[in-house]
Parts: sequence; C-alpha cells; structure tokens
Amino acid sequence: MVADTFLQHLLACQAPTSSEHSECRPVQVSVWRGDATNNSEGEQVVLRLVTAKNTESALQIPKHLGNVYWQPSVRQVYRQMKPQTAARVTVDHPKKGRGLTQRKSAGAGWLLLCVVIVRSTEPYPVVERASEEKYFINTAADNVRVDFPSLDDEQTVHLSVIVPAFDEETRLPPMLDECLQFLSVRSSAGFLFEVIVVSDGSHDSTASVARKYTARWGPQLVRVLELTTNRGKGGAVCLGMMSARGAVLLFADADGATKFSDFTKLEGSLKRLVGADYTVAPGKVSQQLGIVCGSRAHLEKDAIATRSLFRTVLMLGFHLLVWLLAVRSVRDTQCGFKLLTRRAARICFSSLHVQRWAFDVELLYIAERLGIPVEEVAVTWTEIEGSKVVPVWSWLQMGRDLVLIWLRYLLGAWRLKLVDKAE
Ligand SMILES: Nc1nc2c(ncn2[C@@H]2O[C@H](COP(=O)(O)OP(=O)(O)O)[C@@H](O)[C@H]2O)c(=O)[nH]1
Ligand SMILES: [Mg+2]
Repeated sequence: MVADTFLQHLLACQAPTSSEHSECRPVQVSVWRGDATNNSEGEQVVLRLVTAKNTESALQIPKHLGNVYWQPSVRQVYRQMKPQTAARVTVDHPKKGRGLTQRKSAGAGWLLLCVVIVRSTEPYPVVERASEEKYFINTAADNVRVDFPSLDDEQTVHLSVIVPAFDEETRLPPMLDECLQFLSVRSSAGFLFEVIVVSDGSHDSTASVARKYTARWGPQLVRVLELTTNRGKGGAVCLGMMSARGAVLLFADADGATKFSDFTKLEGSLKRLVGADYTVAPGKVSQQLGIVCGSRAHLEKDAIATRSLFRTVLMLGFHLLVWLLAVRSVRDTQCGFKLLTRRAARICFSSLHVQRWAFDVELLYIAERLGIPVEEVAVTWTEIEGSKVVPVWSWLQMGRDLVLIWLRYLLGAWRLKLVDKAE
C-alpha cells in the first residue's frame, strides 16, 4: 500500500471528533521514510495524534495495517482537512523512527557540548599575576618597590579595605577621603587598617591619583596595586584580597555609593555571626568563617518606582536567574560593599573563577555550597554618576556568566579548591 492510501485510511480511522479539535487548522501530516521490513506484520507502530491545543494521544495502527510500508520517496504530505477534524499526525516508529533518531542526535549534541565544556575548562581558577603586579610603590619613601604580602600569611592589621577602581580618577578621591577620615579616627585606639586601591588597567590617572594618598597617608595605610591589563571588577577584587593583611576584609566600590559610616552595621553583623569582635580579637576572628553583605534590597520598591519599565524587567529577570541558578540566601548579590573574615576570603577567592560583574554571585554560591555563614545588612546607596555598567550589554554579560556558573559547576567543569590551611 502506498503512503497516500495509507494516510487516507489512517485519517478515516483516526479523525478526531471531540470538541477540543474544533479550533484546529489545516494540518501537517508527516510520513517518514521507512521500509517494508521494519513494518512487517506483527510489529507495533505507534502513532501520535497532536491537536492544535497540543494535547496528545498515542494510537496504534490497526492490526490490518501492519504490513503497510512507506514509499521511500515520500517524506512529507500536506493535507487540507475540515476544521472540525483537523489534527497533526506524526508517525513515530519505535525502533527506527525519525523522531527517535532526532531525539537521539539532540541528546548526542548536548552530550558533546557538555564534554567540550568540561574538557576545555580549567577546574580551578588560574590567577596569573605579572611581576609588576606583585609590589606597590612607596611614594612616601623614594618610590621604592615593596612586595605585597599573601592572603595565606597571618593577619597583621585589623581591617583591609579593597577598592576596585577602573578609570576612577574623578570618583575615587571623595570616596578615599571619606573612608580614610572615618578609619583614622579609630587609629588612636590602636586600630590598624589598610586601604588597597586596585587600579584595573585604568586608562586615566587613577593609579597616580591613588599613589598621592600613599604619599600623604603612608604605605602602611594606603597601597596601590596597579594591574597591567583590565580584568574586570571580580579579577581586581580577587587580587586585592590576595594582597591584603587584614583579619577582616571589606571590598567597597570606588564611587562611594555607600556611606562609609555604614561599615559599622557590617561590623556589628559580623560580630554576631562569628561571636567575636575583630577589633578586640583579630587573630581569632581571622580564623572564623563569615561574610556580611551590604544590601540594597530594602530600596527595591523605590528603584522600581524611579526606573524605566525596561530596566525594572532586566533587574527582576536577573534576580530570578540568580535565585534559580545560584544563590538563594541573599537578596541583593551585587552590592559593592561586602565584609569577609580572612579565612572566608581565602577559601572563597581561591575558588573564584568569574572576573567580571557576576563574581559576587559566584562568591556567594561558593559560600552557600561550603556552608559559610552569610548575612545581609541594609545599607544606604546613592546612584553616583559615571557608572561603568553598560545598559543591556553588562546585563547580558551577567546573564551569560550566571548560566555558565550554574552549568560549569553542575558538570564538574569548575570545582571548589580545598586550600584551607587554617583548618
Ligand atoms: N576593577 C574593575 N573595577 C571596575 C570595572 N568596572 C567597574 N569597576 C568598579 O566597580 C565598582 C562599581 O562600578 P560602578 O560603575 O559604580 O557600578 P554600579 O554602581 O553598579 O553602577 C567601581 O569601584 C568601579 O570602579 C572594571 O572593569 N574593573
Ligand atoms: Mg556605583
């Protein structure tokens, strides 16, 4: 029997009559190449009947059609049917059917993609550091070069503030002034701190502007790590952390969007989290695990009211993706004001792969996976002109990074490094 006759027979037998088919339009009937041997008598061939409403029912070819075979030349037949009887019929051979083959090749495609991702990815982050990125210049004493210490060393000051800065010659000075004034008030009580400005391959005079602070405040208080090429905020924060001396480490945006005095809120929260005060027992707290995130989640309603619908949709979409793929315990993952104990920083940053904007998400993902206690604290936030976030493009980049974080950890292409020497 040729395919055409077969179809006529089939449609006569299977014409759907229920009211749910009444909206169906002309329909596509697909008949895939088969051969007589495969459809020999007694072999079961399953038909799937799909209506325009996408309801499905599997039908079996009547026994007496068991010896039907397809014309090899016929691949697709289009039929105009009465509206009330229209439906899409595809034929699915259980052994050699085209649908199965397609599903198999799609599966093989995904498998291949996964293999490529796993094989082409380094499981642990490779932090390359040029020799010029290993020292800072002491502009307070003949511009001598002084090597940065390592995060693996013991803490020697109470607090390190890491400021990632990319082309920030204008926004940086007010932030540094505010930060240094706030912290220097505590110095008289024996509080030791340092500020590390990481100029991330800036094209402007960010590094020399920051070095003037080294000259004025001294190399114990202000250091400038000048990266030779732009890595992205995550890369800059990571190298700043690796070069820090503090028992606790804060990273803070160079634009001063958060009032530095809000740091006391983070300190209070960390004290509760680890059960000790780092200003009193820095050695003890440096060995504890804890992360406190400044948060703008309480400002979300205002942000939605003032932003365009498009930006609001992008923001909510990003939050949803973060929640679905990576981090559930923190509402605002992106706030550039986060405080970590030295041990938490050592553990998280030695496994951190993402160098761009989405690094905060990976940082918190790592913390969640390793059970590091994380708390969120509401802070003030002022939109400061000159944002480096490029509308849409940066969001797309973040979305892609989020999916990659999820996929790479899921496949085991990225792994967590066990570097905790303190344990
Ligand atoms: N290191 C580094 N920091 C960057 C880069 N882009 C932005 N930043 C820093 O990230 C912080 C936040 O950037 P900002 O433009 O204020 O972002 P927004 O507050 O989210 O609009 C600032 O300290 C910037 O200097 C970059 O490519 N590299
Ligand atoms: Mg900002």
